[in-house]
Amino acid sequence: MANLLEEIQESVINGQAPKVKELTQKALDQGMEPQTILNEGLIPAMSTVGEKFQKGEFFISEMMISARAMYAGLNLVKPLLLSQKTESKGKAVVATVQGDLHDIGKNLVCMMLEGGGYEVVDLGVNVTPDKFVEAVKEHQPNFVMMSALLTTTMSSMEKTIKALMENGLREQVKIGVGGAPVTQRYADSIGADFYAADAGEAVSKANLLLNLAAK
Ligand code: B1M
Repeated sequence: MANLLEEIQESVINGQAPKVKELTQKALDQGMEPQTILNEGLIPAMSTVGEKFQKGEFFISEMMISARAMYAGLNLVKPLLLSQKTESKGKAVVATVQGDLHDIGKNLVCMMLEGGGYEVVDLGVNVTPDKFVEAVKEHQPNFVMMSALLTTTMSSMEKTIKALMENGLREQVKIGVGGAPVTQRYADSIGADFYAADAGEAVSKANLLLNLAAK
């Protein structure tokens, strides 16, 4: 089984989408948990891709090919994670912030939230503070969750919180932030309600806040 996870990682890194699909299916057929395939196969592979890019061993085109390969596996595990869905607990507006096009992490957050029983409004990538404001007015969510993968786009999170404040919407939502360069300290400094290191934590922190609000 461990070998299969290593093979999945290797195939994502090498950008072999059909092979990732085949290996993911094989792992599922052998009874491996979809969560294990995600957390120990697909996600760590993307970290290695990032390291290779940083060292100059990978170009952007190779990062994109690896991302596509990751989706070949993700698309197979997604329905299984979602089938564990329960009744709707609340609503979350989720997006990658302005200037940022990375969507794998944000999509995982959406997926885990849906699997955890939340209704999700996915605004996509490169989402401006104004679009967040419009979405909160329109959808009246319990949560706004923002993702940023670039140090240069983290400031869009603060701008979004300010825009929500200026429009009198800040108090009606709990705001969560995440993404590789984001930290608890940064979340505190911009006045977010919570930081989550991964998609699973985004769900557990949302649950915690909902429970606290109900008390
Ligand atoms: Co880019 N990229 N990229 N990239 N890319 C990074 C982020 C980078 C760290 C690579 C590196 O140098 N090592 C680096 C950023 C450096 C920095 O600012 N610190 C970088 C760069 C520089 C760039 C470009 C600027 C490159 C260029 O053009 N010169 C460019 C920017 C484009 C733009 O956004 N404007 C760019 C482009 C791309 C691609 C398009 C090629 C591709 C994205 C494809 C896509 O998303 N569809 C890409 C990729 C794939 C990466 C890496 C390799 C992988 C990102 C990823 O998907 N990780 C990345 C390196 C890395 O992160 N190690 C890199 C897997 C994903 C599951 O993790 O997104 O962290 P992550 O999400 C996690 C948690 O963070 C958390 O949960 C998720 C799952 O558990 N989480 C949240 C995320 N959002 C959350 C929100 C929450 C809670 C939790 O709300 C409550």
